[in-house]
Amino acid sequence: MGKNLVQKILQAHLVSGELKTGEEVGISIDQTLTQDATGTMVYLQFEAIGIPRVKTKLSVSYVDHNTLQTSIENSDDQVYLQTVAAKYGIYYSKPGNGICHQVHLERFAVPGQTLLGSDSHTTTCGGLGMIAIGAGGSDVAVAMTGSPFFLPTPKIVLVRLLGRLRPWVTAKDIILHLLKKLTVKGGVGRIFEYGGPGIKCLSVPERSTITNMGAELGATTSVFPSDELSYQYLKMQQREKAWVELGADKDAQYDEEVEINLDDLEPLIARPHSPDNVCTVKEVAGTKLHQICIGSCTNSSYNDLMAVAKILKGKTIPPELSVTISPGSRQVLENIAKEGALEDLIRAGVRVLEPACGPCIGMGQVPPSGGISLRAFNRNFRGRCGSSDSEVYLCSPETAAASAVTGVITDPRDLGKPIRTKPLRKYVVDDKLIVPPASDPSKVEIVRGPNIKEIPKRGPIGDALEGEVLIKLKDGISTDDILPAGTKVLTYRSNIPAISRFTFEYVDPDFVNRAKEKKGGFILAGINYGQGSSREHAALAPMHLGVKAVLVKSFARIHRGNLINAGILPLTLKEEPSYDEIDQGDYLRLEGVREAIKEGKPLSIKNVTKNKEITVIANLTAREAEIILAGGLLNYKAQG
Ligand code: MIC
Ligand code: SF4
Repeated sequence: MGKNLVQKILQAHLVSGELKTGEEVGISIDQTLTQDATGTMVYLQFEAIGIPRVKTKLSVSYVDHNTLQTSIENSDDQVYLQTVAAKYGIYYSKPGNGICHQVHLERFAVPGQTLLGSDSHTTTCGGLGMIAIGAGGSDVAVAMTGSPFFLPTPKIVLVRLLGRLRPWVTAKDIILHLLKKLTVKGGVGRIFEYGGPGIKCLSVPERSTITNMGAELGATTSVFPSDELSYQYLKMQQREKAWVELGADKDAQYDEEVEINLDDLEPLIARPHSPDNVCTVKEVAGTKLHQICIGSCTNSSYNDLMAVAKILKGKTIPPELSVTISPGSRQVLENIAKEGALEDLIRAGVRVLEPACGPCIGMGQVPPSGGISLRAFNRNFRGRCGSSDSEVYLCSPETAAASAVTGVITDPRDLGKPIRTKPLRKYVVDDKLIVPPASDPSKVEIVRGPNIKEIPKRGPIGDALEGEVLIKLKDGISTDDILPAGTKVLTYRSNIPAISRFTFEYVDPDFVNRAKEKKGGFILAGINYGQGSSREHAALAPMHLGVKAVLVKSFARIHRGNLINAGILPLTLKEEPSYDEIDQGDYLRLEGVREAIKEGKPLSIKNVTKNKEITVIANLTAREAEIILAGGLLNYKAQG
């Protein structure tokens, strides 16, 4: 029987286990990437493991999130990241060089290899035929030591693309269509492999828009074959030697299939406050806007920004509207400058930001109170943009640019004749802001500013856990709800005691005081708890506040892994009514915890307040059980 592309790459990297849906496998990791907002934690953990040099083929540390230097914290983090990279054999992409996923795609992605990154959108490089997975920081630290990454074998879904996109319909609309169809939890436990004749009309950056937002489906990752278009992309990057042809066998089998006829699609938009709250642009056309932001790791390629510049050429942005662009990389910025497009954008009244995440994570460009922001980004969870009462819509760069002309949400088809960007004959490629590791690491001294604090560790789990339900939450709680983004909070990414003060800040401002007063306890939540980002801070901060276990209807993949790595027990409620039967403030007691974990048995929780018993399951693999018993990944690794 033939193999699909995912099976081929996973098989070639298989270290342990068998590729059978649901079974845990260990895969070797060729490359790792980190970004600064999660990176400091990764390298602190890597240092704690204590090996002299990374053992991957390539590891890169990017600075793209906390680029604003409003006080010493981010600047200090950057010095730490640069020195630690130099010492341990890691490439360092300086602030200003661009967003990790865009730069990695341009300069480092290799078809057929595996990439593990401490950022949920690491999946972007799947657009160039990699198995690229987002994970928590400690998993990435461990992968840098040459150890495999473990995951339950996902189901493999073929997304067959038929036909061709019509004018003004883009790759972004394909992934928004999938989000509408499958929702933000539709991809959990799955890898999406794209195929069918329709992929031939999608360039690598367009494919990468789709694989990037596969993260919003909750998918483990998404991948496109490596074909002639991948070769052309690598050639433009002067890296054609990295190309190999890769694809599924003709008789490949899949666990599931989805078919999309590209001719049927039209411009789409995600309404507040979830990327799957999708409708057609037409349905919300005319909505007045305060702000438009174009960029992010989803839509900041050369072609994206050229299209925006062409639409805005000769136009003037309405006075009451603020429009920003953040190029995905310094390379994109340089090339749009060379082509004159930057001038068109500046003339139209666009604010040109540096190549970084910027507004996507609330690093500036917070909408005004009650304001409406239209973004060619990937996430619109409440509060993520830095304000909790504003509304964020997500769309393609073309829809954003059409709306920048009018000041209201506008269907780009209203612009009439489609625009075309000619492929460039000569593309500027320049790696000046990528610093290679030191040739003599013994000469490098790692510099740690006062904001860089040790990572708190949890001790081995006790046999009895007890305490109050500190908070009862609904379905779809994102990591932006657990530990928000924004300049104020992001500054403390290297300082868990300081950042934990912001836990559930927008959801329940009293949570932190309550957790401290009750000396920890439990979190209760609904479906897809912890969706969104890979930030392990969303597990480390609750751990610091004494959270012992999290009880939910279901977890998002990366966050569940982060809880385990932090030594917090992830528990799934067995029957539906049990969620309704527990209230905030209820006192819970679990006994025989260690034995139940060792034997993989369900656990019984006594709700002391209600005098009821509830059954929960931890569903841990043998390795996860050992991590929890040891009190987290670092303690487990220290056992040898
Ligand atoms: C995000 O998009 O939410 C982030 C910021 O890039 C995160 C990582 C983080 O929280 O630092 C992600 O997607 O993993
Ligand atoms: Fe940066 Fe936004 Fe992409 Fe996260 S989603 S990596 S914050 S651009």
